[in-house]
Amino acid sequence: MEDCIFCKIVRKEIPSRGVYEDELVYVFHDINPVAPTHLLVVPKRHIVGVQSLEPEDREVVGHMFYVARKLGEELGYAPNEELAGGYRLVFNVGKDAGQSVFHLHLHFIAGRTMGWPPG
Ligand code: DGP
Repeated sequence: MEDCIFCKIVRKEIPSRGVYEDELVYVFHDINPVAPTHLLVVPKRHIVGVQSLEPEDREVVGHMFYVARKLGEELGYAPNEELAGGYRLVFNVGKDAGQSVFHLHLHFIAGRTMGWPPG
């Protein structure tokens, strides 16, 4: 998508602090972190959001979760045997839920304790 900010980040037309990349996804630091670690897992192919997922998108969405799981382990946030530690994975779906960028992204948020429910 020509004007999509995350497409431009994926194409490296806009700088970002990348942490992981493969053929399907790019992972980079959120510009407005809400926790000590706040990453965005983004498919390289433009998808508007969960609200527009098609059957052929299921592989990349599953891959996004798997990449998040591996990052959780590599960054030391995986829950331990007592289930302490951990991280939050969030898809905001639509404006009322807080979606502001209409290119699918999975928030990876970690490094502090978090309350529930969200505000
Ligand atoms: P959401 O509100 O769920 O659509 O999340 C969009 C996130 O994207 C938000 O936390 C801020 C982040 N963001 C927006 N523009 C940029 C940018 O240009 N660079 C980076 N690194 N993050 C951005």
